[in-house]
This record gives sequence, structure tokens and C-alpha cells, in this order.
Amino acid sequence: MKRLLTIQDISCVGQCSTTVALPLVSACGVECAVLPSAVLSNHTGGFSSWTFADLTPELSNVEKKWIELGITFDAFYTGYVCESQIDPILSIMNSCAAPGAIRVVDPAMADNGRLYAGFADDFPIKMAKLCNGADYILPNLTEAAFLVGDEPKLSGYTRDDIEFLLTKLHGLGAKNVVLTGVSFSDDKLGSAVSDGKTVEYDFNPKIDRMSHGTGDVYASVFAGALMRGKSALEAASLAADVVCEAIRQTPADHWYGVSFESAIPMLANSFAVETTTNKTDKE
Ligand code: PXL
Repeated sequence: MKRLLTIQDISCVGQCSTTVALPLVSACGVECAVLPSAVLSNHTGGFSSWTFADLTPELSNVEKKWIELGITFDAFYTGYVCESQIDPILSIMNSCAAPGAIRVVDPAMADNGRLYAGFADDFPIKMAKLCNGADYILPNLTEAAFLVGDEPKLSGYTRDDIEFLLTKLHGLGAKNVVLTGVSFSDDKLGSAVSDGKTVEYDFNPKIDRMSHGTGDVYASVFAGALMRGKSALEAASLAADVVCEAIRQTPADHWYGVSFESAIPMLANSFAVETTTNKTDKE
């Protein structure tokens, strides 16, 4: 079994970041180790206030211990992190990598044209450093615009705009780019998957509903599926299917996250190996 390390915050309540990554990566059949970068009482997207315990100093303590114990990872998946954590995270990704380890960076910092609460205007420049050398980056359209120094647009991207944006994102030093929130029609929403030579698209029927935490669900399934040998396009497509199912399962009055828990059986089944149980063995 492959071992993935996710580095992002724990929002104790809010169905995002580590509390989403751990169950979803596990449901893919991939061991998920966690390195919490901060502990918040709840996420910052819609709650009126929150507590924030910064665990930056702990990152290098943990790194030293892992080096001493010879602990390595087949993949790293980063999400919501702060400026002071970028260099310690890059250091861990260098010193604790198993041969051929991949880096999946979700530059979780913005949506709907705005940076998340608490991030300074120059934060995207710091996040760009984490994207440099990543095997996969997974920005939404707002994050992508901020990363390359463009004004974010809420709509109106043509296919040429998207492909120009992808070129600029590769210019940050990312090998593959999965750009989410792409739409060329009123009824479809999806992602553009680029390896720097070819761009492929994956679309699902658009669900007209604002949902928090969908980026974390998407990135977690994408990272887990990649580790199970899916191609980037297959992983993107499965991730989008799980997000859609999670949104469909979310009660209308549940505002702070999506009910990804209800999509776990569907996700786990997509990796289920045909097994025949010998009944007599159980009796
Ligand atoms: O879902 C991204 C996310 C993760 N962690 C924290 C957040 C957010 C988005 O608002 O506030 C703490």
C-alpha cells in the first residue's frame, strides 16, 4: 500500500482540509499520514470568528524525527497552509521523499474572486513557490489568476483564455496543471488537465449551488486516485464525480461543508477489487 502525507490545517469543525483528506484518501485504499500545520476551531469561510493555533515550529521537529527514523512518503499532498510554512514544507518534501515520490499541491487560498480571510495580498507569490517543482497543482480559476498575477474573473473565460492561463501556470514550474471551475456553457462545469503539451477536459452537469470545501474533496480524491494508478484525467473525473455526489447528498440547510461522507461508499467501490468470499472459511 502506498503512503501519502497530507500537510494542511485541522479545522476541528467544518468538513475541510485534513478532516476531509484523511477519510477520502483512506477510502481510495491509500495510507494517509497527516501533518497538521495549524489547528482552528472551525474554518474561516463563513463563520464569524475562529481560534488559530499555528503549528509551524512543530513542522521541523517532526521532520527531524522522520529523518532519524527513516520515514518516507510516496506522495505529498498540501492544501491550506500559511506563509511561514512554505519553506518547512518544501524541506520535508525534499528530505522525506521515497524514490519517485510525487507532489500534489492544492494552492487553497481563494475562491469566487477573493483571497480567503487572513491571507495578505502578496500570499499568492509565496504559494507560487510551493507550486514550483510540484508534479500536480490544482488551482481553481481564482487561485490560478492570483498565482500568475492576473485579475480574477468570475466568468467569461474562453477556451483560448483557459489554455493561455494553463501555459502561465506551467511557467510557475508545475509539471501538470488541473484547473478547476472551468465552464464554456451554462449547463456544464469541469476541469482542464494539462501536462504542458496536451489539454484534456472533463465536464459534469453544473449543479447550481455554492458549496464550501468542495476543493478539498476534489484534491483528496484526485491525490488518492493518482496513487492507485489512475491517469490525471481519470483521477480528475473521479474527483469531480465524488464532489457532485457529495453536493447532491448535502441537506439544503447545511451551509459550511458538503456531506462527502455519503459519497465514501461510491468512492471505495470504484477501487473495489473483485473478491470471492469463500463462505465456509467464515463459518
Ligand atoms: O477549504 C479550504 C479551507 C481550509 N482550511 C481553512 C479554511 C478554508 C477555506 O476557507 O478557512 C482553515
